[in-house]
Amino acid sequence: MTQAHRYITTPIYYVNGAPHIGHAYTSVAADVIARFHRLDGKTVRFTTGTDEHGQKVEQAAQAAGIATQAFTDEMSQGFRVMSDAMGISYDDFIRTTEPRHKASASALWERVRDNGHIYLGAYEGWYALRDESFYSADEITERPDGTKVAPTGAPVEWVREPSYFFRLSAFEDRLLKLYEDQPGFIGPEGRRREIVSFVKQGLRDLSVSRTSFSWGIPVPGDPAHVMYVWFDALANYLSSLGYPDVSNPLMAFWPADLHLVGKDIARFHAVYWPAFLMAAGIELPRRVFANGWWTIEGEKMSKSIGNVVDPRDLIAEFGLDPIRFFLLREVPFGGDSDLNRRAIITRLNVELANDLGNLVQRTLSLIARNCGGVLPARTAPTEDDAALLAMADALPDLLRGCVERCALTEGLEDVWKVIRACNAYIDRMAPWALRKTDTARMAAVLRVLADVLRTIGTVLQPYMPDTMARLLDQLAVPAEARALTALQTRLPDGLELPAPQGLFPRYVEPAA
Ligand code: ME8
Repeated sequence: MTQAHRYITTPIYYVNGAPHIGHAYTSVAADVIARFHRLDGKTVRFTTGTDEHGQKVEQAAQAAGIATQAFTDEMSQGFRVMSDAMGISYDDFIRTTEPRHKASASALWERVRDNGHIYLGAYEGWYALRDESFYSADEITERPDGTKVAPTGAPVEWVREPSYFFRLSAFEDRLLKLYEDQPGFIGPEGRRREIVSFVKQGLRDLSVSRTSFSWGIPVPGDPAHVMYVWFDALANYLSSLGYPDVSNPLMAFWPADLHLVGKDIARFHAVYWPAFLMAAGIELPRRVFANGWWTIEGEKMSKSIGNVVDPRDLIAEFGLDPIRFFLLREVPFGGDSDLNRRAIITRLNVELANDLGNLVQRTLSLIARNCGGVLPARTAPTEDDAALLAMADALPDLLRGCVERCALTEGLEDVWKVIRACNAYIDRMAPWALRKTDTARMAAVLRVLADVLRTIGTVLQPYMPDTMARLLDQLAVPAEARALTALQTRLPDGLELPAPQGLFPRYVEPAA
């Protein structure tokens, strides 16, 4: 793996329910990062997919009265449709029921077993089906109605069955050393502290097989057991690259640069996964970053409340790019946030329609009307011009830094500082007034704005690909000049610009 490669992953989603905005969120964030690296000339591998084994999925299929494989085929398709609707530019959509994945997960199991880290025992303890997770007795609390629940609120049941165990306890010190040596391994910082204290409390060996149901990958050499769904699922990050076939050129993408996950599954990715890999003698991913949780109009999203948001409804009402923008703009990436109509409409009208949309409209229509529709020539910049151009020229590096830190919201804030500076500049320069007094200066001002808008349109492509493609079309930026490095060369003078068109319509609440 070289610096020119990037491997970015989303979680693979359970197919026990339909995709919702929470799934779409992690995928959009990962997509922005993947697109940014491509724009920056990197060779990117970006994967997503579905997690189709385990008791939870088996029970959902039974409840639907459909054969389990047919059920997962249909549900998985729903996640593919969601990914496409959100503009997720994945290179591979991995399903854990595919033969390539089963072969890969089995190979990983054999390697961990052959290295002496898996042994047969019997499991007795608490299991939360909803989380597909084991809990220790001290993590369980009892509700007034007598239901026993995990810290996540998921009901637990007492499970007792023969089981293979993974020697997780043997990896405690090595994991703590990993977190210390590589402080960037887990982000954001709050999650890192949680994980470190979880591991410091002591790790017990992990049950990694089940015998009480059969919907899973058979344990190599002992098909009475199926693999624990998390052992199976985490292996997807390797199976997508063709593991264990080291001659597969995709293996050059390992180790992964970033596993983007929700905060609910940080523990699986930052504790179990590196331990499995250490046990197998495989290089560790570089970073696991956990995004926060969305509530809906102040409430937890849940089927029982009936407030589960289908991303397609939001796209139909507000458009894809405004929703992608909103999701990443509303809260510092990594934190929790609330999805509500008022917040969406405000962001859309203030930041997209006003700040950016009007700026583009004003600049391009002045050029269309007063400069013959061609890009005015560059002139020696005044102090004001130079200051604005310098702000824009700093954006590519600022955004590179933000993307490396997964500071996706900060990236947008940096761009909006420049957009607001453009608005202050256009108001101060008043090119509409210069039209009557100094047409040469008017043209020079409009040219500065066009150059800055081109930079803004370029760096925002990963966030809002379709709309920014339209902005760059309006600036006549050729397809081959839309990458970050192309910003080092300004557009040629006299370029003919197409007729301007609005980018972001103001959202008006439909009459009741
Ligand atoms: O956990 N807000 O799958 P899953 C923000 N199959 N993000 C949310 C969210 C919300 N309200 N709800 C879900 C699994 N997510 C496993 C993963 S990976 C090897 C296996 C996002 O279908 C968030 O990224 O329960 C979370 O981690 C993921 O969906 C969980 O999806």
